[in-house]
Amino acid sequence: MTAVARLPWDHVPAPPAAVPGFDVERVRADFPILKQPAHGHQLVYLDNAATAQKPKAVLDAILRYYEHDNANIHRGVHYLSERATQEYETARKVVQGFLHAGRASEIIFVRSTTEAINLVAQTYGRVHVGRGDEVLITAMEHHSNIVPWQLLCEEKEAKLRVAPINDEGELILEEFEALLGSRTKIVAFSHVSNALGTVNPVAQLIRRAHARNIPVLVDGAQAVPHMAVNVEDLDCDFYAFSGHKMYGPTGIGVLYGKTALLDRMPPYQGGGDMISSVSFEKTIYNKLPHKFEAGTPDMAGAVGLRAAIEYVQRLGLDAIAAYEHELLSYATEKVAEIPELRLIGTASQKAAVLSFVMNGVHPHDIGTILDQEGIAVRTGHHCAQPVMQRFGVDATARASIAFYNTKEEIDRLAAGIEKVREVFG
Ligand code: C6P
Repeated sequence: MTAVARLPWDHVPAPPAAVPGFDVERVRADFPILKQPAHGHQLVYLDNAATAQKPKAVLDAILRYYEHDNANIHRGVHYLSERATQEYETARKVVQGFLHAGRASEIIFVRSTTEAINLVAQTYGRVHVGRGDEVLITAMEHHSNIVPWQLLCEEKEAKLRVAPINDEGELILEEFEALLGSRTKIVAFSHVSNALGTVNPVAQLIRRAHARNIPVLVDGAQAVPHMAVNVEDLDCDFYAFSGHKMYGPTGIGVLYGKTALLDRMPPYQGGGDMISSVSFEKTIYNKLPHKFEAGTPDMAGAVGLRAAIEYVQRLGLDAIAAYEHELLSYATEKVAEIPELRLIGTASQKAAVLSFVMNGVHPHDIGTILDQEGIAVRTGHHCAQPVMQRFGVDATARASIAFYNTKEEIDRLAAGIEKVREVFG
């Protein structure tokens, strides 16, 4: 085994230089899981919005962590504990660089987007939202950006307001603006919708909320795998994402928060590491970010997430966005040729997602027939039931694209959909 290069504590690692050009076959070689048959066909994985596959660099980093560095962090003075701590804190700095956050202490490691949003609702929300106040979300949210706010509103006797979307699946900006009022205490919306693929004009939405001094949480779960995100330029107050959708491991996610807000928020959970001193009379909480990271965190997850970020940085997020855009346009044209197919989500700004229904065919049947052809798509409500209600359907079939997908795979999808037509024709 070769020695692992170590980085000093206080150094934000420079992102790896992007490799020019985009060679999808070379990229695919980095994903061992893609090289397998499914039901006698070469697997076509188009369920990336649910969870993305992991490049070998991520798998190797996790294995290397457990083989070389594993110990509990922030607790030991011994060699391995210091090294594990260094790995974990370096991962935090890599996330800081990835999101362009001002400080590493503004990066809180959590389990997932879901946990990040619950953290904000239960800490910031509980302090700032009171009886008769309002929380504003949009009609395209994932359940994890609805239910935490509902729980808060129920507890506080506050009101959940919902900004509507149009028939294309785009937020109606005037209606969003009209719902921002003196009782609105926080606004939360997705950067990219998982059910529709709509890319929201987040900078504009944030400016409108800030004009009324209302803080904004952005659910970035479906954005960070597909585009460069700069939280300082966006000026969002909170930004949440999950590692597993962005080629990293499950069990690790990120909440970015502005220091001024995080500092004034109470802790989310109590336990080890989130304190600076404990007595039965009084506990003094630790400083940021540790105040929000109670208990032993997912160290290997953070290491894997770092490897995933460095991997996409090597590919280049702009190159990824351009390639995926080409693939999505190709796929959209292909399915538009199929009679009886209706696309759900036709926003002018879209990323990675192709949700559709077919006359007289239940989406689960579409998914089952495609599966028999070796093609993995997701069917159901995609944890966005209000979106389904808005479009008058119970469910959709959803193909979601990653940078390792190819035009040939899109052709396979189109042929699979033809097969569905034949079966139900
Ligand atoms: N969407 C999908 O198939 P977690 O489960 O915490 O990692 O992510 C939750 C989440 C939050 N916001 C958005 C926009 C999401 O898309 C998701 C997860 C998956 O669409 C699983 S339901």
